Amino acid sequence: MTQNKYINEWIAEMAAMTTPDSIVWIDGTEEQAEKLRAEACATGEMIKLNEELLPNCYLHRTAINDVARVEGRTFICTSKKEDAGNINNWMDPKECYEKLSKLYKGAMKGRTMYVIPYSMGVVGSDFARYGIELTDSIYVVLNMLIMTRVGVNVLTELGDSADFIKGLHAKADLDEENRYIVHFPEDNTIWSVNSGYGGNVLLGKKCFALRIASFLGRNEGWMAEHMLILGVEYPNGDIKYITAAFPSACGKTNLAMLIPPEIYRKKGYKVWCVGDDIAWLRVGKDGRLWAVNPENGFFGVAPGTNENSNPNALHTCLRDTIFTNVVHNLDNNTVWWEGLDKNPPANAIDWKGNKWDYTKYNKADKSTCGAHPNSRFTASAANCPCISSEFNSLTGVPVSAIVFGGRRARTAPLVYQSTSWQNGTFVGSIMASETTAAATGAVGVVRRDPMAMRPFVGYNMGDYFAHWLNMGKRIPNPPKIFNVNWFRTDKDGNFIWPGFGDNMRVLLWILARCEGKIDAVETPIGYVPHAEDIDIEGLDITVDTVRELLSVDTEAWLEDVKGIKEFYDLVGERVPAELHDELKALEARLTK
Ligand code: GTP
Ligand code: SPV
Ligand code: MN
Repeated sequence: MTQNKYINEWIAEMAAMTTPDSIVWIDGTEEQAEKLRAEACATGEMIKLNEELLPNCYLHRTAINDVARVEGRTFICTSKKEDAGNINNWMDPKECYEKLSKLYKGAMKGRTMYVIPYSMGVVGSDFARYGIELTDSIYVVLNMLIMTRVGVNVLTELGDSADFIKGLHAKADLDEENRYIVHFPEDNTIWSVNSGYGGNVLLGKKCFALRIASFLGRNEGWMAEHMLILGVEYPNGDIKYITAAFPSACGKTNLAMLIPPEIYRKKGYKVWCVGDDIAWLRVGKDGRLWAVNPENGFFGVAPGTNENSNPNALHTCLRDTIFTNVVHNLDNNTVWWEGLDKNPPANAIDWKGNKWDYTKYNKADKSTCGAHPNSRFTASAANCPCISSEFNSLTGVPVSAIVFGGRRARTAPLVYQSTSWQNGTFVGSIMASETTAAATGAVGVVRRDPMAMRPFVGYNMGDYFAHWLNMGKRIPNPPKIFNVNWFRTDKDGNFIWPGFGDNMRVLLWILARCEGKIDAVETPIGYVPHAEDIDIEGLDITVDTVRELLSVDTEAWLEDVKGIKEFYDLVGERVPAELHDELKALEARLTK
């Protein structure tokens, strides 16, 4: 397939270790993909769904013990432990290669090794970086064909270069105790073994486009972030771009595909999606920050996606989609998940592959769900009704605002603005959010998740903060930085803010601030809107509710300051002095 000796020697070495029966190169053609789909259906790895209702759509169920990213088994293997830092798990690279080589030994015996040449970013663009994933899973191949740009042109672009990310994935026997997702940033290498769940095995996504890319970006002067990218189009045709970092399952896909409330649509406002999960950011020649989405599809959370919450996502996954761990409706051979509609199928199979009795479903007990809370759809960006015309742009889009956010029942107000890039970096660094089903472990526990990157920074978190500060010095015309929280609850635990499409109202305030068109209230944490400046026309909430959503609870923030100090101590001595200064200044303003 290629004369590139680095590629061929590496594949030979990996094949000698894993001993597949055959090696198949993935060329990106529809013919080959179709053959693989048929093969996966023949073995039961995938189920072909109703061709009329869901053309070219498939269902896959992972193993029951393999449904989310495994942060406890994810490692950054730098030669020096302190370069991985205290937030990452670390293993000595040599020790790790030896340990995992044993797990890979003969793991592909009786199986096929697929070679996937892929690009993160538009092939041939300045932003693009290339990878090759070796895998023994057709499911992985078919997902990578949707999520990345796969094909022979990647090999052509690579020529005889050694500059590609080497990814090796083997399902082995899906043994949880021996599941490893490991990164060798100094060798451009990712090894994943004993899993078949997306975030652990689609190596272009979190492993490459965030963990390895964040490491490359730090060395080369750019940024890889867990951010959606969207464009807000004004009635006069102007489009302003926003990136936003929220932790896993905290609303990126939803915000990225937002449909403005009717009153705005009537006036001519539109929102365009450039990306829903990952942004690569570079300083442009014009002194602004420019963003591209390195992915080519969406690996979105299914539950809760419906005609009201996110019609664009729903329409995106009505064709050419792979559904993972959702309910199989046997009556019409389609799929269902909690929150799709009010009609759970009577004749159905749950995500575990068992007959599912929807009458036993009880919202409070996740084990009665038909679809796994982290069930997902893999769908092509090209099928998204609101995909931006800049999606395939070689230069990306210029960023006006960076927005951080998380799930906070109390502390964080609906929106506030930082006072500078340095202060904004601080705001990102102190992010916290309640944990979700996107990773294994307890759900609903508040944890620090700086820039929504806690599980994804491929090096020392303190150095990552320093990189943010350094980038700020290199951007003559930087985006303004904000924080949002759609998840404040009342005393009964209900969300106060309507969220979803109505988040447009907050985006418009943010952009008005960027343009200097509106003033704000100075508080100890930053600039908060005048309650009257959040447009509530057409909503059934009052300006007093908005005031409550915007209130800054000094006591709660002082409590938070303690948590931030503990977190900075955990990150350790590489936390930049500027951020310690910001923290002291915040505490002083809160106690004034
Ligand atoms: P990852 O793909 O894991 O990175 O997740 P994500 O950040 O893209 O999250 P997604 O948009 O899929 O949303 C996850 C969950 O948050 C879904 O259950 C949504 O229904 C819910 N959600 C999203 N936006 C809002 C909002 O504005 N308000 C409320 N209350 N819930 C929301
Ligand atoms: C996330 O968990 O942030 C996701 C899904 O986007 S995964 O690909 O599993 O990382
Ligand atoms: Mn994500």
